[in-house]
Amino acid sequence: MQELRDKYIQAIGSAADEAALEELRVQAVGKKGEISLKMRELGKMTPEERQTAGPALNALKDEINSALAAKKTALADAALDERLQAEWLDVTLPGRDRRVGSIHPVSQVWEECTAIFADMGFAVAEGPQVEDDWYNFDALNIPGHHPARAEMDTFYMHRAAGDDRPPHVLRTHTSPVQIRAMQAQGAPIRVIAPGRVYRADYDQTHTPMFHQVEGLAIDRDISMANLKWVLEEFFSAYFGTKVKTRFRASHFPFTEPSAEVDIQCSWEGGTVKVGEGDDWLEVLGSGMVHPKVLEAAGVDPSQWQGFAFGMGIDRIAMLKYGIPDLRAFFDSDLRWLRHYGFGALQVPTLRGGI
Ligand code: 2U9
Repeated sequence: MQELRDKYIQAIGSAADEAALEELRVQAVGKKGEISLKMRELGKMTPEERQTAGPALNALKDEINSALAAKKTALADAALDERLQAEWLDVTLPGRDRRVGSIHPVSQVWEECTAIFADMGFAVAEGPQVEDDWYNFDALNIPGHHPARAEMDTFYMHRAAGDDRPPHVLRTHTSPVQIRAMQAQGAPIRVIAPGRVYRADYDQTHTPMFHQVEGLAIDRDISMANLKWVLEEFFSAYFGTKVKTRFRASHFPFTEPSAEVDIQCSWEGGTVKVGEGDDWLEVLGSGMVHPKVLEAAGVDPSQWQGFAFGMGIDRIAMLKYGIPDLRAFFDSDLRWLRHYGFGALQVPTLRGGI
């Protein structure tokens, strides 16, 4: 009996896990376990023998059961300790630094323009960046021989060998978008076309990809006076102060008459301030849409007329935020963005001001 006890108590003490423990339980006190079998033998004993063997077996059974229970608890505690050790976390450590992104100035100005023109009833039109040369040039009264085609530093998309069709181009302006909008919608129409455009040019004020917002308003009796009002409203909302404009006669193939538009500014201490002073700064081109352009877009020029304008989004972003080099917009090092305070600037609208 003592031997039996020692065997099991020792085995239970060194059981490695719950499965081993269960095996020992079955072996010792299970239905066919060693101790249960011994208990069954009690019936064959003399009453005297049974009187000592009975209580001794019961005591042994109890002792083994308690040893099993104690070991089970010890194994569970050890497993929990091990898990706690593995999953230990110092909640007093400082948090990880999160990099905060901000909207790009060009995107922000793009949205500001959209909001301001939306307040004046202009919808946004979009179109492909890889254009048919008809949409980019011919429809805009820039025929094949026109010097403007050569001047525009166009990126041509080459055709496969043997394909003689004219090559596609990366659009050099967003004007094709308005041609497509007129074809789709007809007149009257009031849209702006913000988007990326491409010209093979690179210096402090030119990048091969830049952004334009163009506008178009066609109706029965739209005039240059409406154009001047729309532009002054736009610049005043955009710069957050009353801005005067000056029109100078110019020439574009797609407008007649045409005007370059300057905004009022001052040049004090080497920085430009818009909306004050006696100087002028050229910011956009405009005019009355050429009848040939209306015709190309399927709008009858004897019934409809209107204005169009175009300006560089990057350029007016630089002006508003005092950014001197256009190339900064597309630089991979964006620390300058923080320098110019980009982040939580509000989007101005005509009604809200800034
Ligand atoms: C249609 C008809 C006419 C849009 C116009 C300009 C003049 C112009 C430049 C400003 C700075 C391009 O980004 S820039 O280099 N744009 O001078 N754009 S009139 O005329 C249109 C457009 C669409 C159907």
